[in-house]
Amino acid sequence: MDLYIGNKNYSTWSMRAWLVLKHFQIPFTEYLVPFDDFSPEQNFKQTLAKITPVGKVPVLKHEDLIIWDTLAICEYLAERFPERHLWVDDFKMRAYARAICAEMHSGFMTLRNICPMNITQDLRQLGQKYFQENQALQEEIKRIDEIWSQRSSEKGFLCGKEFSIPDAFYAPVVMRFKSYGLPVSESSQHYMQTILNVPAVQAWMREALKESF
Ligand SMILES: N[C@@H](CCC(=O)N[C@@H](CS)C(=O)NCC(=O)O)C(=O)O
Repeated sequence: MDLYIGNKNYSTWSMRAWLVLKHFQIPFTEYLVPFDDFSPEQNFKQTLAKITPVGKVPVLKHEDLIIWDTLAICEYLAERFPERHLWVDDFKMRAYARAICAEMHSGFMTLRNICPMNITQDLRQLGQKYFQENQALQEEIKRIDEIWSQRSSEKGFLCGKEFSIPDAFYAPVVMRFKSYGLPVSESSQHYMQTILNVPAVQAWMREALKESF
């Protein structure tokens, strides 16, 4: 399998697909296409135009199949490797898992617009300012805090004892909350630490720190 991604420091959607492949030990080759200004004549769009109709990362290429959306990539991997339990086994919990992934996929626009992921920077002053000034941001943070603190066990992941697809979906949000120092409950702080301890997350962060582009 080939996975096309953007900069590890900035690309949240790339991080999600990459974490799923890495955590579940699915062999893949990574192709990093560095971000530029995304204009059609620049390298990013030119490179992706050869692979995907949409021109965004991540893109998974497997044999003759091209998948250009993170949720679709995760669903494909879950179906292709059922023995690895990418989704939680319990069907009710799995429905909840899909709902929180979809909520992330289509929502939290204020957070996504004003607090872009930047793993290498300490942006706590900026985060404090944004939080004080922006009510929509406060409401999104409250909702994320609710999702994170609804875990069945304090030491656990979003849908049980093991890391699964929803944790990959919220891992870039953990990166944002860390960089911008956004306020969350104690339970959510435990969740953030749980994510920061996941070896695949640590590997992504290490590589983000090495990026100079
Ligand atoms: N719905 C897509 C979103 C992908 C996306 O927005 N990727 C960003 C990088 S994180 C991108 O490639 N942006 C380039 C652009 O907007 O032109 C997914 O879930 O994979």
